[in-house]
Amino acid sequence: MKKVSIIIPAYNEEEGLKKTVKGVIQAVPDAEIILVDDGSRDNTWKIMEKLSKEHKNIKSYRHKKNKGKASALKTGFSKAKTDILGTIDSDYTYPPKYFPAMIKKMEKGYDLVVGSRFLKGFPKKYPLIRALANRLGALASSIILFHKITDVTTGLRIFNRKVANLPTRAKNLDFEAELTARVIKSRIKYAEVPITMKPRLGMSKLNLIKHIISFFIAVLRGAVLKSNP
Ligand SMILES: Nc1nc2c(ncn2[C@@H]2O[C@H](COP(=O)(O)OP(=O)(O)O)[C@@H](O)[C@H]2O)c(=O)[nH]1
Ligand SMILES: [Mg+2]
Repeated sequence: MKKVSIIIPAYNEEEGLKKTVKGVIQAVPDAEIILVDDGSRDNTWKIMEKLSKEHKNIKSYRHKKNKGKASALKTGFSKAKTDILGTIDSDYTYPPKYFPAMIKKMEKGYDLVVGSRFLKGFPKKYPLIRALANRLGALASSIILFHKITDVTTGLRIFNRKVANLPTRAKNLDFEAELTARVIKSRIKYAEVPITMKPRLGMSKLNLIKHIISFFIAVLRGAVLKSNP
């Protein structure tokens, strides 16, 4: 398996961060792990510092102010040393155990492989309203982009530099949707693998109504704006 860098952005995630990182180490022991604290006000940074002292493969970076998830991910992309990148949220919802299968799938010639929570039905441990919003968002995106997509917002992803370098304007949680839309529009090779999920540790940062609006703007922007990969 090729060497990968897993980027873990976090904003006030003291409850789920350590468990997430331990899971990543277990799943992909020789991965470079890049932690990015996005101006948290809880103990997130302290936990990151400790983790990077304890493990030679873990590096921690910090934004002094909160700049949004997209910016934290981009900081991670710029620090990563390998050409295969992975992302996972730090709230413990996405099981890192799927990374090896996703990396294997990439090696079959894909550029972006996402872990889809909806490829095999509805996840049991996910609030129904969120699940419905996600299903509708995926359906609308599939129509807009003319390509079957079952999970546009998933945080569990493996991709190469071609994808990481695509121009995006999203600032926060709309980043994933814009990236997927751009990948499809740029005819870059996209694949999904089914994943399960766990209940979130700590408080959600998501404002559903605000997110739905920025989500649609992001998909449309990804679908309409030209990019030259
Ligand atoms: N870096 C960064 N990450 C954020 C920010 N807001 C949310 N996140 C992260 O994005 C992920 C998804 O947010 P979350 O609150 O879990 O939304 P939900 O999964 O839809 O409930 C989590 O890992 C959050 O820590 C932010 O402002 N900056
Ligand atoms: Mg979450």
